Amino acid sequence: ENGNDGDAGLATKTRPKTRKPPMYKVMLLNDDYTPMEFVVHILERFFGLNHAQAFEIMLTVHKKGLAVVGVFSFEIAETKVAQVMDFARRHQHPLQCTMEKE
Ligand code: TYC
Repeated sequence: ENGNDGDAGLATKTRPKTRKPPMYKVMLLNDDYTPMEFVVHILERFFGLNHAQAFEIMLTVHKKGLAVVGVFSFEIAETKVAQVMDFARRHQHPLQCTMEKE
């Protein structure tokens, strides 16, 4: 039973399958001013990375211009972006963090 025409001629329209919610990539962007140690600290603090992982991702951003730091549900991704942007602003660094649907 797929929801279509199950009961006494009444056709109903339903989706054949349930859909999983979209996931969102959270990305860090390079700039010329934010100190490398500050970026490493952010990655440890807000993304739960160990120091080696954080340093590696920071270097990828530095060299390539940006990197995906994690993939999350919409609400978690939004929170991560807000936490990073707020922390950077409070420390007066121009670091940018964005999210994009996968
Ligand atoms: N490019 C910065 C520097 O040379 C370091 C940096 C890395 C800045 C990653 C932002 O997302 C970033 N100090």
